[in-house]
Amino acid sequence: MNRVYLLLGSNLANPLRQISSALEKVASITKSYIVSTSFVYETPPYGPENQPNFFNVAVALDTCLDPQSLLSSTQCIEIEQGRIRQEPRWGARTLDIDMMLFGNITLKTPQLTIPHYDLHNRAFMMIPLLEIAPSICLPNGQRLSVILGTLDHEIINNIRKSHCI
Ligand code: A4P
Ligand code: MG
Repeated sequence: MNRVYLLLGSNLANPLRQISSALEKVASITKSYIVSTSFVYETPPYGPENQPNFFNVAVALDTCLDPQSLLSSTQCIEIEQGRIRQEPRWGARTLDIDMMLFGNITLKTPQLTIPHYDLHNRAFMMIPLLEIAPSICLPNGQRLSVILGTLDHEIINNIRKSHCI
């Protein structure tokens, strides 16, 4: 059994409804159960700015699945919710499910990089994650709260708790 931290994100087609429907589907992933979920945070787009704000939520999931099987399950949920993969990179989407951390595993395959390759630069990932796991560390032992503290204060202040789900 491993504890995985997912980040759900949406900025299209009623994002709050997308998030709550995705949470129901995540809760029914085989051999897995949700331990906790963060508030929903409204976050300015990272990457291209000409798109709506995102809504992001972190989920702690205990799972007996291996990383690749869990990725298949989360990608099915993205597709069920109308996700179309298109250019530009980092563009608007109905639903994105990223694996931020998977237990203490470090992995780099063509399909999966764990920890998420850009977690340490993304306040919209770290803030919801730290809400549900305040003392979480990367597999290399670095505390995420320390890494977050190195980011620009303005970026951090722009991440707002918006809804309880
Ligand atoms: N993949 C590799 N590692 C992982 C992982 N740890 N978790 C592969 C999930 N997937 C992983 O992802 C492309 C491929 O990455 C997958 O097929 C999987 O095999 P994708 O979801 O198809 O494409 P993408 O999401 O458009 O690309 P990318 O570069 O992964 O984007 P990100 O990093 O997901 O960023 N701004 C705010 N405020 N909030 C957001 O949630 N999200 C993005 C997307 C951009 N800006 C944002 C947000
Ligand atoms: Mg993604």
